[in-house]
Order: sequence, then structure tokens, then C-alpha cells
Amino acid sequence: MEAFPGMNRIPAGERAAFNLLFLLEHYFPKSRRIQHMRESARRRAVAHLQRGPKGKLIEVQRVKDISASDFRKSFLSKGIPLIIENGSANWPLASRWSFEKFHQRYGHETIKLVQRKGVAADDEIIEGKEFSEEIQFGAFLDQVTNGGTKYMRFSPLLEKFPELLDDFDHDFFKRMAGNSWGLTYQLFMGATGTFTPMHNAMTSFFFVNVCGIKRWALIPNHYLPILNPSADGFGYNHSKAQADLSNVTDFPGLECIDRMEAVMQPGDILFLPSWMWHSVRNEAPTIGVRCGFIYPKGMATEATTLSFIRLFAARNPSTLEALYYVLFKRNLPERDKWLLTAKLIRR
Ligand SMILES: O=C(O)CCC(=O)C(=O)O
Repeated sequence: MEAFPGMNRIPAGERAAFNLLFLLEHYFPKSRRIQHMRESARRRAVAHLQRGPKGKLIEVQRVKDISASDFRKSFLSKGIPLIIENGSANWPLASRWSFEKFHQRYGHETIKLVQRKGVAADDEIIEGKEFSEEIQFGAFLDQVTNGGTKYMRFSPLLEKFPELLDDFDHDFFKRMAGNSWGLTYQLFMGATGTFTPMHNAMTSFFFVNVCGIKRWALIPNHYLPILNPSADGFGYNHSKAQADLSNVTDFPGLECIDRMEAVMQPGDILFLPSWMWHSVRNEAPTIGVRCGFIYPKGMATEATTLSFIRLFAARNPSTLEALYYVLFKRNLPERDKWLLTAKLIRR
């Protein structure tokens, strides 16, 4: 766990017990016995952490420039987050993307907003797994600039407007990821105060912040028992734990975990490794893109149990359904065309 030298730790045996029970719960979701044992494992992990010091808040490292080989050696392969300051300042999107310019180009188009269970704010009503609505893009942009609460998260909008893909530096991604397997592009646009709760997923990604300011809270998966996510078999995990410690009574032990913070300015690029938990608050109206890429070593080593669950126990969508969509983009139900199933685009 190079991300945090000297971090407050949960003993390996206690983590292994919790992880195993979390895995079993995916196969036996109704078993009271497993739920009870998982709860006991969680309590033991909490008690252990609470005997130690309070958690530290650590700033994510920032660099102005970094070579691809240094990035891969010191950050990608070790699973350490990094901000590359102004990393996208010279990309075409820096001058071509803004709320006004999107309004002029695409204001008349109809777009779809999808809110998913666990990664939407509490006040966004979601019955079942997701809630979606269609809206005129211009009206959506107006409500963002006027401080509205509708937040576009994980949107595959670049599949609808593929010309926007010309505005990225695709060589940057190839160099940094060390492969040309392609990326999944998902757009985020929201007003000041919009928020995405704590979650994690299998893919590593670069987040390109085009406009606005974003405050990220990051928590290593080492603290899974404290975050205590529900075992609902989605392609992602989610937790209601608040990194600002505002609900520590519901998540005891949160006050003792070491966490990281990253504040992104326009033009910054954030690298986030596989399975790093994160929540995000927009501190100004933002446009940003999650550029997910495949890094098998990180997927397998950052969180072995979660990778196993994703590959063999996830049902919503299953790995085979997700792969089929990513590679062929056909026949998958509309409800599943989302996180981890955004299309892999090669450039
Ligand atoms: O920007 C946000 O609100 C959330 C971003 C995020 O969670 C992601 O890219 O995975």
C-alpha cells in the first residue's frame, strides 16, 4: 500500500474475514448467518482501528509535468493517485468546450440523464436500480449555469457526439497507459454543490477537468470493512459513508482512516487507480470527462476480492454482458449501458 506509507491499518486476518463474507453475501444474499458473521467481522475491524490514532488527511501529489515512464513506474504500477496540473491545457477541448459553446452546437439536441442507485445524491429519486429522464441539452445546460440540482453523471455523450473525441490528446493516453486498447469516455456536468457519493469500480481512469473546480475525497480499499458497502451485485460498489465524517455514527471507524483529497482546477488531469474509493463535490459549474482504461495488473492487485466479485459474482450487469457490450455494443438492455459498460473507443 505505497499510497500511504505509515497508514492506519486493519490487520490482514480481519480484512480477509470481512472480504470473504462480503463475497459470500453476493452468492447468498438472503443468508442471515452470513450477514451476522459479516457484521461481527466489521465490528472487529472497527474496534481495531479505533484503538489507534485518528486518521490523516493527505493531499494527492501534484506535478506540472511527468514522463510516461516515470508515471507508469511511480504511480500507475503502485496504484498511487496523481494530479497532472494543467495536463490538458493545450488540448483542443480547452478552447472548444464550454457551457456556451455546447449550447450553441448542441442546445437543440435531446439528451438522456441517468441516475444510478448509490452514486446519485440522496434527494434524486431513484426507484429500483436507476432513474432516467430525457431533456433538451440547452435546457440542461441552462439549469447547470443557474445552479440547478440535475447532475449529468457517467454519460456516454461522446458516443452521441463523436466529433468531440477529436478534442483529446489520444497519444497522451497511449503513452501513459502503456497500451492502445482504447478508453471509455463518460461525461460529468453539474452546478456548484452537485455531488457524487462514495463508490469504486474496476477500471483505472484519467479524469480530465475541462471547466470548474472539483473536490475529490479518496479512500483506499484497505478500509472496505469501514465503508461497509451493500452487496447488491452491481458493476460498481457504493457506500453512504461521508468523507467529511458527517455520518461517523453510522460508519464507526471512519474517523480513524487515512484518506486523501484532490482539488482539481480547469485543465488538471487526475489519475485514479482501480478500486480506489472516491466521492466528488463540484465547487463551481463543471464539465469533466472520465477516461477509463484497462490496466490488468491494477484490476487484479488493488483489490483481489472485489475483482473476483466483479468477474464471477456481479449480476447487474454480469461480466459477460459487460464485455459483450464493451466490445460489440449490441443487444444489451438499455438499463445496462452504463458504468463499466461504456463503449471502449480506440483512436
Ligand atoms: O465527478 C464526479 O461527480 C464523479 C466522478 C467519478 O466518480 C468517476 O469519474 O468515477
